[in-house]
Amino acid sequence: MKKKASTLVLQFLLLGFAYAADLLQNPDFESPPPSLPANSTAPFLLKQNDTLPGWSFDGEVYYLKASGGGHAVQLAQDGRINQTFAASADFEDYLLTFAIASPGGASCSSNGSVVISAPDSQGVFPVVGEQQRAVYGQFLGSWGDGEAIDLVIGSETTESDANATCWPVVDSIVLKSIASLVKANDNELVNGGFEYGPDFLADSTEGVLLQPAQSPLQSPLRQWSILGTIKYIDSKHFAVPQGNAAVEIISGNSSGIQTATQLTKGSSYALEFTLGDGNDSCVGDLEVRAQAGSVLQNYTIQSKGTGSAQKFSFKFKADSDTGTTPISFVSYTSSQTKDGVSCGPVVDDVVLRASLGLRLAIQWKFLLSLLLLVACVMK
Ligand SMILES: *[C@@H]1O[C@H](CO)[C@@H](O)[C@H](O)[C@H]1NC(C)=O
Ligand SMILES: *[C@@H]1O[C@H](CO)[C@@H](O)[C@H](O)[C@H]1NC(C)=O
Ligand SMILES: *[C@@H]1O[C@H](CO)[C@@H](O)[C@H](O)[C@H]1NC(C)=O
Ligand SMILES: *[C@@H]1O[C@H](CO)[C@@H](O)[C@H](O)[C@H]1NC(C)=O
Ligand SMILES: *[C@@H]1O[C@H](CO)[C@@H](O)[C@H](O)[C@H]1NC(C)=O
Ligand SMILES: *[C@@H]1O[C@H](CO)[C@@H](O)[C@H](O)[C@H]1NC(C)=O
Ligand SMILES: *[C@@H]1O[C@H](CO)[C@@H](O)[C@H](O)[C@H]1NC(C)=O
Ligand SMILES: *[C@@H]1O[C@H](CO)[C@@H](O)[C@H](O)[C@H]1NC(C)=O
Ligand SMILES: [Ca+2]
Repeated sequence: MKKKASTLVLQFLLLGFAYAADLLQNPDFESPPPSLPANSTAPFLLKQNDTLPGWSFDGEVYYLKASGGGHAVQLAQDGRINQTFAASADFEDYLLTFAIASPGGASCSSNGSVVISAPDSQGVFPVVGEQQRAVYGQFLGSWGDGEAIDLVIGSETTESDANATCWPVVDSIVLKSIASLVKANDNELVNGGFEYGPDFLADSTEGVLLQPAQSPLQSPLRQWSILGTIKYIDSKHFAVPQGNAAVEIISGNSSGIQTATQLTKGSSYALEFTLGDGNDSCVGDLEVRAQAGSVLQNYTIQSKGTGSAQKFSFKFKADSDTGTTPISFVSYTSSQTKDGVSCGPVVDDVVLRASLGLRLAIQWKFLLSLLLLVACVMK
């Protein structure tokens, strides 16, 4: 009987997983256009009567072999693909992860950008770095009631480049939905461990870049706004202090993350967090400014780039009249890995708790009411 129940639970979990993985059809473009010539290796220009399973297309779109194996699409002049997916019955947040590349690389006078649009959002994503490939995460929107959502992926360049190899290539699209998060008992911050964000690509060692997001509600890093560009890193490929994911602040120049929480004015709190390096050969003094309310503290870790981590904490008194207390981690310095990739300090495991004094007071209150209850029951 017990065994049956657990099998059921397992089946349920597997079903849930399969459903999540099926939000988009042909998200990695491994189902080719039926009209693709059998032995074709050259980029295949999709013509009006061709079809690409799961997707509609418009303008100049090529189906081609991706540099890392597999297949991808290139969005050239006015190139655009779109697909409609059904939101779940419950209201959920939708996060997208995707890889883009510039096959032309350094020889292009402009690399172009990928434009991702959904009914509530639009993001522009440049191809960056020496790798000529980048993985991005994006908040698409929040939907429910089985609503039909049209996801549109297009491209743009600053110059109209005659050379088709300079237009961006899109691959490995992963769409994920998450229910709204609730505060845990032991932390005043939601998503303080950064476990809730866009999915990581299974075949990618480079983390996921997150661009500026002003509102924590419209951020791919759930409940945190993003200043500058940060890298969302996974424990499979980086040193992550806690859980499966952490944040690496890579763009320096006051980039970082910020959230806000309702605290009781006049009460004392402690902010605990871990700083480290991602084991990505990011060597040097990495400086982070932590803010809680009106208290600012600078911390510097000496990184050898081998995945060290250190816990810090400080106490502060909530002093905001509105009760909303900002919490942020900002970096001023940026560094580079030995491969020339921008890197910086890693932040993880941010915990905000009522300081001991307040906690004791709360516990006393609780004990007292318990005693009163016991006394009442005894009578
Ligand atoms: C395709 O490849 C097969 C075997 O590799 C070969 O026999 C055939 O001639 C090729 N066809 C074309 C059109 O190149
Ligand atoms: C597309 O298909 C239609 C109907 O099958 C045909 O009339 C038309 O000529 C085709 N167009 C091209 C460009 O092949
Ligand atoms: C793409 O968008 C067009 C126009 O908005 C729509 O008619 C079409 O159904 C969409 N394609 C897919 C696959 O959702
Ligand atoms: C386009 O650019 C690629 C590499 O950037 C180069 O190899 C190719 O010759 C160029 N083609 C044209 C027509 O300029
Ligand atoms: C295009 O991208 C390559 C590699 O990512 C880079 O070296 C080059 O400077 C870029 N060109 C422009 C005009 O941004
Ligand atoms: C830092 O950011 C400011 C504005 O946000 C900008 O004007 C400045 O050029 C940046 N400095 C560097 C070194 O990127
Ligand atoms: C922290 O560092 C920043 C940037 O280096 C500096 O402007 C600020 O004065 C420092 N704050 C404290 C409290 O040391
Ligand atoms: C850092 O990476 C190396 C290999 O890339 C690995 O052997 C080592 O265990 C990692 N260290 C940490 C702290 O993750
Ligand atoms: Ca974490």
